[in-house]
Amino acid sequence: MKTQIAIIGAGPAGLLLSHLLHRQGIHSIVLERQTRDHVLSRIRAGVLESTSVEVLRAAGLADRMDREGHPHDGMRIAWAGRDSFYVNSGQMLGRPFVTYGQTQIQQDLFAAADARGQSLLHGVHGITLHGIDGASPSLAFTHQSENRELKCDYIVGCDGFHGPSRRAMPAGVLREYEKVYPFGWLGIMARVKPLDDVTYAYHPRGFALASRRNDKLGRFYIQVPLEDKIEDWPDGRFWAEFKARFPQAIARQIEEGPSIEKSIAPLRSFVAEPMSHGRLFLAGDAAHIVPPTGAKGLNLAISDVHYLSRALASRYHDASEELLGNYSATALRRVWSSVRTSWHLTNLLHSFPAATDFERRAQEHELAYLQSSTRAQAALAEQYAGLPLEI
Ligand code: FAS
Ligand code: PHB
Repeated sequence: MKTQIAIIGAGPAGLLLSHLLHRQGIHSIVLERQTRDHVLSRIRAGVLESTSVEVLRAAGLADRMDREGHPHDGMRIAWAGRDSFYVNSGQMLGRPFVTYGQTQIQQDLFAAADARGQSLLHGVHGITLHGIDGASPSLAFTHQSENRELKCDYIVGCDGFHGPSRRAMPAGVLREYEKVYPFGWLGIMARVKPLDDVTYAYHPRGFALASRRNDKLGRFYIQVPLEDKIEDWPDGRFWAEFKARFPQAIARQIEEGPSIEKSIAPLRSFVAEPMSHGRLFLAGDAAHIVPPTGAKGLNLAISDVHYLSRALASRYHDASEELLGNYSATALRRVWSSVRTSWHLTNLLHSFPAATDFERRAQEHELAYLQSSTRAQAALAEQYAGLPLEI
């Protein structure tokens, strides 16, 4: 097998990259370990920055998002029984964000891949990377019980945090930065009327978040101890705890219902630098992980492949390797901006078990400052709604 770009992973990063490359006349083959149904069964992100919306629209992938997505002028922050406040990024920056589930995006990306006849193999196992320091890299793997080899010009690791591509970087090349948080998020999906706003809550009992997928499907999260299991949280207990973390005025609006999906995810901040070495490039969760507090993970996957597809197009159409050489530095500027924002919002809105009284008081006063200062809200809004992509 031979292609120009070998892509590992058919998540948002891998499928969007193959779509953007196709529009540039660049051939790629996507290798995915899981079945399509398994990939589509994963419930994950829900907020698209305005910049991500622009990338998807420019790529001809926004028709269903425009029909079913829900634009928001901002998000609401509630805390400890006080009045909530609305951070109006639309009014301050003129850039709304959109709630549209990653599952829907994945469906749209698979449909686009089918429409263009994308070479996409599912059930690929044992991928190993070869020759990334030379001019003829390749992937070895098994597929349908056969040992296969894929020769290519470049390999792009879109294989998420646990994939093989980051680990294929030569020893001594990679620098990793990590912070693991002392709690996780328990998330449920329920066929209930969601709140109008994406609403974050800080409470001494813990963080909570109310989001949506459509007018009849809500997505809800609470901070839980790392040792908690899904079976510790029957629906009744979840809803009681969820509502206890919001002010009464908001709790009264929350409609309860049976969960149709329930999962617990640990929280970490992680960045691997550089995001490229030789003929290997990393994009999305393969290179970085953020706590979902800032709704950045999916958006960073989109910005990474926007930059990388542009650099590969320049390499093939203009015989220039300048953008490819700058890809890691360009992508990392946005990655670290989002990593810092997600870390800051996680510290601001969660109850840390080992926090001292001083730290809790300082946290509450930072929330009070954010509530009282439109300048502080503007700084948060521009990060949350998405900084402009670098030209
Ligand atoms: P992905 O992990 O989505 O995709 C990687 C793909 O590579 C997968 O399909 C995997 O099967 C495949 N793969 C892995 N190893 C392979 C191998 N050896 N061979 C072949 N294929 C291989 N982000 C938000 O913005 N908001 C959220 O609320 C949110 N919630 C999340 C909840 C969970 C449980 C998780 C894990 C992530 C969440 N995220 C959230 C982040 C998430 O949306 C990611 O940022 C996004 O999926 C990144 O996309 P990819 O980089 O494509 O990685
Ligand atoms: C979601 O809708 O799943 C969502 C929204 C905001 C976040 C994280 C997840 O910060």
